[in-house]
Order: sequence, then C-alpha cells, then structure tokens
Amino acid sequence: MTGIDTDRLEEEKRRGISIDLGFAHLGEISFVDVPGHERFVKNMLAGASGIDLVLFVIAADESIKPQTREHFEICRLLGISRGIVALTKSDLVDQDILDLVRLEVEEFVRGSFLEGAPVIPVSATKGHGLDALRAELDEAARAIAGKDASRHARLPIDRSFSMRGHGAVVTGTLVSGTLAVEEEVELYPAGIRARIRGLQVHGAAVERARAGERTAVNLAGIDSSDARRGMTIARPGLFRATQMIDCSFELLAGAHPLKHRAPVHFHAGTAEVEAQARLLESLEPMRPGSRAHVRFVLREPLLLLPGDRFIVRMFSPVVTIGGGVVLDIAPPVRMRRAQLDERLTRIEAGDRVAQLVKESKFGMSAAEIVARTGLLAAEIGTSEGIERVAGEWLIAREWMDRAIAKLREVLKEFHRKNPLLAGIAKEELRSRELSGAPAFLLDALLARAKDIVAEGENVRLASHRVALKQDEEEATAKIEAHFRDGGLAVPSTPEVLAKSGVEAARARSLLQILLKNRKLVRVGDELIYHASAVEGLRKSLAARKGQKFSVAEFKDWTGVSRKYAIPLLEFLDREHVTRREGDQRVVL
Ligand SMILES: Nc1nc2c(ncn2[C@@H]2O[C@H](COP(=O)(O)OP(=O)(O)OP(=O)(O)O)[C@@H](O)[C@H]2O)c(=O)[nH]1
Ligand SMILES: [Mg+2]
Repeated sequence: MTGIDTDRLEEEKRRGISIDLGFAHLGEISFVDVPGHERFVKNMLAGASGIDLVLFVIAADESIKPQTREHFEICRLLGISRGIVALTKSDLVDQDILDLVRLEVEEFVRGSFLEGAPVIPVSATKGHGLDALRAELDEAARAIAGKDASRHARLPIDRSFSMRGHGAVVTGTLVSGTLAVEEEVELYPAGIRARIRGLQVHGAAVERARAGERTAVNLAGIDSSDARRGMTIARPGLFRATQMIDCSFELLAGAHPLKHRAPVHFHAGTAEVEAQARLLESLEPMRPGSRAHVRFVLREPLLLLPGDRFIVRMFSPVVTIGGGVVLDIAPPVRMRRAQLDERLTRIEAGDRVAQLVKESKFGMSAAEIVARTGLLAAEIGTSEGIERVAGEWLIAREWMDRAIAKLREVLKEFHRKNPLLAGIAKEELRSRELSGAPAFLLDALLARAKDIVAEGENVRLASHRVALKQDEEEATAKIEAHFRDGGLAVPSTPEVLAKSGVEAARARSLLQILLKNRKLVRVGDELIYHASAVEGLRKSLAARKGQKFSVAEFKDWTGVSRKYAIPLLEFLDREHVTRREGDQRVVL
C-alpha cells in the first residue's frame, strides 16, 4: 500500500517474517510496522507505544490467533482509541469464509475501542480493497485528536545509528511537543546532553518536528553508541528519570493471579526494564480481570511521567499480563501501604499539584512540579488551597496558616522570656522553625502575618513593647550618660554598670538594649563606646583620607592613651576605616 518494504533486516528478508520495527509513510500518515510473531512482542511494544491509530491486520485464512489477542490487549491497555481492521489474504478464501471471519472479528472486538471499526477485506497480492483501506485510513487520520505539540517535547528513541558524514542519528515518534534544529536536548536517563544538528520527517529535512511525527534526529556532541532504544530525548534538566512508580494497574482476565513482589518485564515508551510489582491494596495475590494500585520498582531508571501508559509481561512464560497508567513517579518511600493506596485514589480523583504540594515539607518549586507531573509551567498555580510565593514557589495555604501560628507561639514565648529585648533575630527564627526551607519562605510568612513585625533582622509580635520600669528607664539613661561623658576615654563597663542603680543582671540587659539600638558600640571585648564618640572619630579620620600615620600620631590627634588607642585602631581596621600597613596605618 505504501510501496515501502518495512522489513529492512537481512534476516527478515531471508526468513520472510518481521523481527523488528519497520517504518513507512503515505502522505501525512506515518506507519510503524510491528512484528506479529509472539517471540518479538517486545519489539512490537516499542513501536505500538507511540501510535494514535491501529491498522489491525488479521489474515482471512487464519482468523483470530493467540498473537491477535495479545496485540489487541496491548493496544487496549495502551489506550489506543481508534482502529481499522484489515482482513488480508482475502484472495485465498471464498466469500462464505470471509463473512465468517468478519463475524468472528466483530464478536471479538465487541465492547472495545474497536467496536464498530471498519473491517476491510484486502489482498496484498491482487491489490483488492486497498483503495477502500486508504480511504478509511484518511478518514480515521483526520478524525483522531493526535498528539499535543504545545506540551513538553519527548521522543522515545526506537533506533540509533551512525550516518557517514553526519554522526549519531536517532529516530522515534515525537510523542509530544516539538524539536527544532540547534536546540539542546538530554538523553534520559543517561544524562547525556547533545545539540540537534538536523531533523528529518519522512526523509525530508525540516527545521522543526512536531508531536505525532516520525522524526529522525541528527545529534551533535555524542556517539551513536551513547543512544539506545528505550532512552528518551527531552529538554535538558527538565525531567528526572525514576526507578519507582505508583500506578493504576489492570491484570488481564487470562493472566495468573499476580503475587506481591513478582518479578515482571515493564514496558513503557520504547523501553523495557525488569521490575518488581508491589501490591499496594492487599498482600493477597491480585485477581485476574481486576484493577488495583501497584508500585513497580524498576531495575534501571526510566523517564516516565504521570499519565504514561505501560505494559507488563510475565517473566516465564513471557506473556502480556496487563498494563496501566502511571500515577506518581516519585512516591513516598516510608508510608504505610494503606496510606499509599488512599493517596493514589486521591491523586486519581483530584488535583495532582495540590496533592504533591500538600505532602511536601515546605512546598515545592514550580520546576519541581513540572518534573513530577509533566505539566507546563503556565498550568501550575491555580490549584485549590495552593498559593504561589516569591514567584516560583508553591505552598499550601493551610501550611502557611499553621506555620504562622507556630511563629506566633515562638515569638510569644520569646517575648515572655526576654521582655527587655526588642525581638528575636530573623536568622534564629529561621534556623529554629524553617531549617532546610528556602530563605524567602520566612519572609513570605512574615509578610502574610499582619500581627508580626519584621524590622530589618529583628522580628517581634506587633503587640510587643519593651516595657521598662521607672528605675530601669533611669538606669538606662545613666549608663548611656556615663559612656557619652567618657568620650574616647570611656570608663570600664563593670564600673558603669555598678553605678547604674539597678542590680547587675538587669543592668546587663539594659546595656544589651543600648547596644542593640546602636546607642552604644562594642569596640573591644570589654570596651564599649558611645555611638557619638565613634562617629566623631570617623569624621576626623575622613578629613585625613589617604594619610599614613603611626600609633603615636593617633594618640596625639585623639589624646587617648595606648590602652584605648590599640583596640580603637583594630576596631577601625575591622570597620574598613583604616588599614594596617606594617607599623603604619592608612586612612581609607
Ligand atoms: N495470497 C496472499 N498472500 C499474502 C497476502 N498478504 C501477505 N501475503 C503473504 O503472506 C506472507 C506473510 O506476509 P507479511 O506481509 O510478511 O505478513 P506480516 O503480517 O507482516 O508478518 P510478520 O510481520 O512476520 O508477523 C508473505 O508470504 C506474503 O506474501 C495477501 O493478501 N494475499
Ligand atoms: Mg511484517
């Protein structure tokens, strides 16, 4: 029908059977020809995962065979929504047999996605029915929704080879998004990055390939052996491969009961990995013909996203036993089975983003949500009960309310214990309550809590006032006055505190308040100056900008003794007012 022989391999030609995938096209329609033999179902799966429409081929002289059933179940489990049945070799049977086979087929597909599909008798050798088949294909191709080019690009690789003068080429069905020449891509799960040097669709060079198209990608920066069937091309760093997925899984009616921890073959996209099935609803073996939540632990990582379909085959004998849809690619590890099960029910029923954000410790970045869900950044942030803070961070409103209530408690307790302090340092609050959270989260909480005030690095309840008693007010004034009067030759701190008129512990607290409020400045371990004295010194030095001077000269200018001069100069060095150069200093 297409004029293209899809059996490319020498062995295929010699044995007269298809072994691996073959590719052809007719107008806009791409064909992925899959082998029919039961031994090559794994290859069939790599091809079937990307298709929108199935051309279901049944030989009229053989009718429905076991592999017909297996292929049919696979198409159904992959969620393929439309198809056409071709009854081939119609030239080899008479009309009665043909009518009988047609009835058998109609019976077989009853109640499935193929019910009511056109059943077209054809003869490849005589050419009968091919026009009718083409017409049905055109109509069906027009009717299908197709793949979404507006989503994130993903191309599961089905072939990789090297082309003389071009280098590495990979091919696949672009299952979503677009790829353009010169774009950077990543090969998942290998983490290898490459640049798209060229693109072809149906053998013709294009600048951009779109979802649904059979695409050949010439990759610069890698060797063809770096790429293999089963890998996926997507944007660098956008996604993360996973080795553990929670799913909704259907066990086929004809399968044996599925045991907890049964080893299986897991097929998704063009990939096949060994996996272990872990039952999440009950440890009793899963009943054939039922659907349940199952976790698959994969032997190797794969790029998967929620909503992806997959097929599961048994270890021995290797037959298809079921399939399903991925619900979560990074499920919780330490959670009880029953809770995992409930959680998946919630995810299926509702808002995935809200669920993920609500179960995160401190919320999630929009980029993380994209990686977990495959959503577009623009689709995130409209979930019920979820707020966006600092632009790219999503957090549950309930969590914020709870966190603010907790902050309030902490502040209340802090004020009770430290009535003379203006508040708690922001950094301390952060390390106490939000350790591990991004720094902007505390600011977002403080901005939201109207009864909490953040003044620079100090955080307090709006209602908190440092309430000094009469004697404390007087003592504070006295302490400040002693330091002010001392100028650059300040009295010793114990001496000042002793003269404050209140007992030592309270006097120390008052001193702390003066330091916090920057009325006083700590110059050395036991040396405190009044801010006005330090300010005067700064001014007089500013007038000597660039000048070099010795300690002796400094003593002359200021009239202070060596006892004060050394700590003062060291303080000025630390404050970058002066810089020490050997025995000299220079004013900066
Ligand atoms: N008489 C007759 N022979 C046919 C017709 N279609 C296919 N054949 C023959 O049947 C044999 C198998 O055909 P293929 O096209 O390889 O079948 P297939 O479904 O691709 O088989 P696999 O890919 O190996 O599963 C070949 O010898 C074909 O020549 C037909 O319509 N009429
Ligand atoms: Mg074939």
